Amino acid sequence: MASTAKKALITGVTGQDGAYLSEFLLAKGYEVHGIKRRTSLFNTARIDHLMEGEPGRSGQYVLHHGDMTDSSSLLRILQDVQPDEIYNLAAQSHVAVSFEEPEYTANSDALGALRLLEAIRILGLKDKTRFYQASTSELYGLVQETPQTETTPFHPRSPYGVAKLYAYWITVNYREAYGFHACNGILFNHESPLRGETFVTRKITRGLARIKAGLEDCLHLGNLDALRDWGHARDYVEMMWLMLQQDEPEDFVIATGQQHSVRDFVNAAARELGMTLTWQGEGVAEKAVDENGRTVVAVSERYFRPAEVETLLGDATKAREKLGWKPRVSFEELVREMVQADLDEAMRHG
Ligand code: NDP
Ligand code: GDR
Repeated sequence: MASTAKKALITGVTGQDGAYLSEFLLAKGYEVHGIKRRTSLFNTARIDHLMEGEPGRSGQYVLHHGDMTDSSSLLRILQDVQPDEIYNLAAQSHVAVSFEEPEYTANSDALGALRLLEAIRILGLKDKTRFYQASTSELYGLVQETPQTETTPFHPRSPYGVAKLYAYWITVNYREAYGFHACNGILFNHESPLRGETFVTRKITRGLARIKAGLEDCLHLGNLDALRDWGHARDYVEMMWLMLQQDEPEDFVIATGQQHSVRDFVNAAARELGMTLTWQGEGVAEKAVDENGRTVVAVSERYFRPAEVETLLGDATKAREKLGWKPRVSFEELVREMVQADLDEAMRHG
């Protein structure tokens, strides 16, 4: 019997948000399709628990090989799946790496979005398929006003931010030019135990947990003064879905409205681990010493970026009023969950 379940297609399904969104949509009864790229080692650790039985398939959860830089794969998958909703989460998502791989970042993050929109258009799916673009607070970059809203001007500060700016506008353009149901979620930083290990929050919780477990001596970080609006990824994927359920497609800022520095995050994680840190020195000479006089955090020039986004703080009033959305997890709860998961991991595999 043909399934009557709604079909969602997620690009970037193996990433942090892809995993939480898969879980969320499966729980809502969706038939969920994901695009994963070929890698030399398994890259499905975050979603393995969602797959049962036949490899890559559980009846309502299906993975397809494809790549954002390969139109042919995207066209083939869209033609096969005929999705009701597409969530474009795939990206080279690391800001610092984008300075080292600017062309690849533009290809996957900017042109990748265009390739999907064109595939929808060419296959005649525009009246069936709704499109969500993973836009970002990195668009604001050198901020023009605080807090940032849907109308704050953009000034990206990295090849990643510039590539995402193209993806933002091409999504708006296909909405205006062709009447697509396409929207941008301008999401501020969101984290979880599934966050990649090289993003600063996870680097901190994993690094301090390993120091606590005696596996490492010192954590090296870059700009401790950077200010971010950090939420929990599980809260944020719900909003992606809510945006696509609206009759009219619109863009929304998603943020907690609370701001903390990288140094605050380090202190909060250390507190969770029962460590007392004392900060000494300034600039690249700054370091944190624990209660036993050991240097456990040091600043390294290597982690500074050619251009920095110093401060981000979002105002999600529109999402609150129109989507009824608000974040559930506090900063302290987020830090606690991440620290606990990394401490468990360090103890298990230490
Ligand atoms: P991750 O880096 O955890 O995941 C990115 C996903 O994209 C992975 O599945 C990765 O595959 C996949 N991917 C990368 N390049 C390609 C490619 N060329 N073709 C196919 N797939 C590819 O990111 P997040 O889950 O944190 O973020 C999801 C999206 O939201 C991204 O677009 C990110 O830029 C954006 N965003 C994230 C925010 C955040 O704070 N997390 C905030 C605002 C926006 P693989 O597993 O093989 O590497
Ligand atoms: P960001 O996240 O650049 O905001 O992009 P990241 O966690 O990488 O950096 C946040 C801030 O911390 C500073 N920082 C360090 N960053 C990293 N990665 N490593 C360090 O050692 C370090 N020390 C200090 C950074 O300079 C920066 O100011 C994330 C990504 O998920 C994007 O894909 C997404 O679009 C934005 O969040 C919103």
